[in-house]
Amino acid sequence: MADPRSSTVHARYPEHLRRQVDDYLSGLSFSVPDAREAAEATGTEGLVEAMRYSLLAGGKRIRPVLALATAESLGRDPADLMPSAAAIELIHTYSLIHDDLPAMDDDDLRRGMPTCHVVYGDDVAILAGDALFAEAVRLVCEEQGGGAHVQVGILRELSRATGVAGMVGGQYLDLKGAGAGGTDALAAMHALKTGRLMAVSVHIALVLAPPPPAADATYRAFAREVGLLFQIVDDILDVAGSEAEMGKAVGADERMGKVTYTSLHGMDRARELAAESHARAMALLADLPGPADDLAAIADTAFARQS
Ligand code: GRG
Repeated sequence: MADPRSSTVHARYPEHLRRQVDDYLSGLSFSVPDAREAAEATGTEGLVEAMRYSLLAGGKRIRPVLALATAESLGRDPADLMPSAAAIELIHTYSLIHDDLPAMDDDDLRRGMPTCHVVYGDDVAILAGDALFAEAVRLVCEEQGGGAHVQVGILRELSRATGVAGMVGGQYLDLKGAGAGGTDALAAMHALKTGRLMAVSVHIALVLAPPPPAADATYRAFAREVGLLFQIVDDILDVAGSEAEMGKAVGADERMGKVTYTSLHGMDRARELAAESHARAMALLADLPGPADDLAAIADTAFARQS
């Protein structure tokens, strides 16, 4: 297998999907079509500015790109899933805004820019995160095609992935030091905190275009593997990454005494674990009935990324 750290593989990242995501996100103004409701929202421009500041600050858009690439590999036009894919990026951005707050990780830099609370204050940053979550739900309800069955199915997936048995529950476990319980506890915490939102990016495409059961199981196993891979590499980059490339402070995990794949296994073993996870992800893709080039490129990027 080619070394995925080579620039050739990086160049395979589906930039055409990333551009579509970026264009869609920049078009979001969070206004309502109803004139009276819009008039009542007069004065909330500062809130919308804070939301758009963080949402449009850059980022790899790996979750929505993963959603669109999955839809594509299931034979659908990626545009068919765009509102829900974008909703995941809104939820991801809310989690970053809240995670950066002084009450959580207390970070000043994100995506190479001052964090939302540094620019707009803690109070507005909390509200910007809250509103991004609500607007994500609205996007699915008002813009996602496929009918009520698809919309409710996607909302169910999103709420499961972000609630107590998902991202927020994982963040709670992390704050309470659950990762210190050893390898299994660390993996379980990360599966919730980071893995679920990555995996749900695949799951929403399965709601839109359900494949036969065997392929469904393979997509789900791939989704879980990519979430794990992403987190192992995140831990490696927090030690070995550069602040300039990451666009945020590095070394935060160690400073906060967090248990990570590198603190638990050492850097060399963490790199091996990432390589093993990447190989498992690629093997799963080989089992899929349809084309999966973009999904393979995303797995390569999750493995080889420097930011
Ligand atoms: C609900 C407050 C709250 C937090 C949820 C996801 C999360 C928990 C916190 C974010 C902190 C963090 C750095 C987690 C590690 C993995 C991760 C989400 C990294 C950032 O995601 P990328 O690399 O970022 O996709 P970009 O900027 O490319 O979108």
